[in-house]
Amino acid sequence: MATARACANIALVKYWGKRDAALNLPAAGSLSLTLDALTTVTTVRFDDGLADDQMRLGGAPAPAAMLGRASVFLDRVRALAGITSRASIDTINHFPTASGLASSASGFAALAVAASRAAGLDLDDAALSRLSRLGSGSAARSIFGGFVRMDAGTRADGEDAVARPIDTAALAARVRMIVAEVGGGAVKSHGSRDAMEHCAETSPLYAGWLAVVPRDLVAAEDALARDDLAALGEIAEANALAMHASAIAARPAIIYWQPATLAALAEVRALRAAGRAAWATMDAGPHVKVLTTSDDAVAVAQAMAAVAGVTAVTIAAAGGPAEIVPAGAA
Ligand code: 2P0
Repeated sequence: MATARACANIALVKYWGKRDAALNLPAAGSLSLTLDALTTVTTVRFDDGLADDQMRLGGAPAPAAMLGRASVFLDRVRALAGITSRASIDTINHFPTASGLASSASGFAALAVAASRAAGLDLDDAALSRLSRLGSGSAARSIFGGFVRMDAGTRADGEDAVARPIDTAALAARVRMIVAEVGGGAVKSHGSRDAMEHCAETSPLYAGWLAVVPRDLVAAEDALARDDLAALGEIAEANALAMHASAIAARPAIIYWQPATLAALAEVRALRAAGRAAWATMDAGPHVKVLTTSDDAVAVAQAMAAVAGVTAVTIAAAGGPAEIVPAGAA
């Protein structure tokens, strides 16, 4: 048995499309910030007395689809460890699940760390990142803290599709992300896995999206190397809008935004015009996350909370890596 905690991450250069669905290999790289305020804690216990895998989410039986995906993931861990025991999984998300707040990222990172340890494996961070990726592409990044770069890789076996931390100690200490929830944390309208495939197949803007990602990755890493949050923020906002443009242009359209999403986006632009550090990013849901600094975090959070339709606001700092924690840890 083992318990692990992982933080969710929000991409500043997004992952949206795959080069291989079976191995869950991304079509392009991505770059993210791991957030301390969005955590998942997961306990895995392999038990020869169990006939099937079991899963509880927040103390209640997990939905069948979630258990199924976790069980397929555990099959990979069992194969690596050479065991056949079924397992019980107990997982808690300290934020809304499946609403575009990256619960699959923290969820599969925590599951990878807990399950591999419980199965007796001793995997290094790169191996944990590869394993997490098989559960969910964004989870590969949640193995690491702070700013993280995910590589698409070129190998057919996916061994080089792995994340690594970017050394930016000064910027990681002063960056903040304001998570402005829209719609009260309702489950999102389109799961990102199906939505990105639908975009790749039908959106006339998908090719343009894929062309922009490598350029944004180079520019974002360059901004991080210069400690230039403004440059990073401009790239992040433009990159998120490009991802959503490709989704909106899919046929039929995938529109994650609600009216309050656009109102929040307008508020971010107004804050910036007024001299605040504030750049928006949005994922596969209606919420708006705002990149800012420790100096401006409270003012930005208050402004976001005042937007009609924003139902909750959280201030997050850079989070640490996924790790084993004592049983019973929150
Ligand atoms: C990201 N998203 O980079 C992007 C931006 C959502 C929008 O990674 O199919 O749940 O499990 O690999 O990781 C969400 O996609 O997809 C995601 P799968 P995942 O954070």
